[in-house]
Amino acid sequence: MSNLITIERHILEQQKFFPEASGELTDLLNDVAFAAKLVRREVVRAGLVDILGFTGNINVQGEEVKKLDLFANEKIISAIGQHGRFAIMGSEENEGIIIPPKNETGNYALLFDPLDGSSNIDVNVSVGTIFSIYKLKGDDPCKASISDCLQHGYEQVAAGYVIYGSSVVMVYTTGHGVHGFTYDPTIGEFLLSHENITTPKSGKYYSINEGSYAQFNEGTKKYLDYIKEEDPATGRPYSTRYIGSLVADFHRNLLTGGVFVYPPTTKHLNGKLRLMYEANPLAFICEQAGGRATNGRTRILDIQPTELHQRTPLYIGSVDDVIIAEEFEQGIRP
Ligand code: AHM
Ligand code: MG
Repeated sequence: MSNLITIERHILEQQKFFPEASGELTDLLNDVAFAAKLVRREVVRAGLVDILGFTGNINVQGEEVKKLDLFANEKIISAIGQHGRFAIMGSEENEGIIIPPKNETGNYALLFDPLDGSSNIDVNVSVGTIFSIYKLKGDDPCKASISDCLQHGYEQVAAGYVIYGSSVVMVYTTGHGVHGFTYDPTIGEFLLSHENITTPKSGKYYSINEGSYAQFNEGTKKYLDYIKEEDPATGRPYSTRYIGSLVADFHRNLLTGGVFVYPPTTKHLNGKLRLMYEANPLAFICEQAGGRATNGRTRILDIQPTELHQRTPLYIGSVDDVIIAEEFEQGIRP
């Protein structure tokens, strides 16, 4: 038992990379891990309690909200907000910023997608929580504003996700590698299971919702034709893997190699995924693991955010695979 490393201990040890740190970042990452345990408790009981089904409400993205999304959102806000470590928060389920109680003691901003892949909840397929942490730009937490949330992705101080799947896994980075932890329900702890994750330079999987083919531009269509051609020298054809939960599709490709693409479509001209809640945190993790993340032209982490719920096309995963997808998107490859 002595070599078991809990996420709390691991986060504490990461503090050595921040000599000036007061321990605050450690506390707030621990808060996120705690909130994840609360959400996990409900997700795994989802079939047992009367919690599934539509609420009938439409969220700010114009999508149907399920009860578990709301539950996860409320749990995270209350579990994390009550400690006063965050001065401001933004959630995919809330239209505007959230100012937690006692925010005058917090020096950080938290952005999160409480339950990503929510269309999969009813059918026992993996869903997840994604989060992103920024330091406030100013010194006064009482003056925290939306501009503290709209920082470039490269300014993130930490990011991570939790997958509620066949096992529950939490992955995080503070800019010093990517580390994964598997939840042991018998002791109620996340234990280090994937230290220093690095993603392969190229893979054999591609993940895209090909059902939207007719809505794709010519570059995306040509890319799909390319990826399906027979060419053993370049490992083609690739295999399709698409769960429809970004966090689960991303996690698989991170470990095995591959590329996830959510391109612009005629329905979603700017892609469907959200820069602040999905693309930025996963881009930070992906780059830390040696991968690449762009909107087809620009590095995700360099995009200047202009609004909380901004969407972006997303090309993310193994470096070589992402570059090829971008070249088709940009028309560099015929
Ligand atoms: P959500 O945050 O409302 O669950 O939506 C995001 C999800 C991603 O997890 C997934 O990659 C994508 O939507 C799937 O969209 P589509 O059904 O268009 O393929
Ligand atoms: Mg989402």
